[in-house]
Amino acid sequence: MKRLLLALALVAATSIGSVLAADAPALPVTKATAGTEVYIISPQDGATVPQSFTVRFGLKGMGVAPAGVTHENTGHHHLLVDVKVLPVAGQPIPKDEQHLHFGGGQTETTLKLAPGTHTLQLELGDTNHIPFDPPLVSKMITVHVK
Ligand SMILES: [Cu+2]
Repeated sequence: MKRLLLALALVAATSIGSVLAADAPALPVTKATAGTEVYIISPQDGATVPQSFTVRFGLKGMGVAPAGVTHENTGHHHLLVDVKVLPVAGQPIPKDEQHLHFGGGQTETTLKLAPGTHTLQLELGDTNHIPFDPPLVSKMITVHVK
């Protein structure tokens, strides 16, 4: 009898484990193409810019495709504004004022920022807005908004 109870307890523990795992299903993650480079073409790091300015996105080694389009070796840009901690792996990049999605396949944008010092960084996301593995990010640059 004791042995049976132990077996039942184990079964219960195992099913609880799978229920917990099912709570946060792992989304498919796309492998980054080796040698890919994401970079901000302009403005330059340390530049002084007006409150409304253009940011140009650079990408080498992979192509740009709109979100929702599954095409090998492609992704779309995300502009991270004043983001200090990169979006988590395996989950869609947040969509808010600091995480701008360019799901239409845009390669530049006009950004409006409050005066002061801000940081900008690009991150390429896959068709489901999930960061690549390893993450494809540009160098973080600083701009001074007049
Ligand atoms: Cu996106």
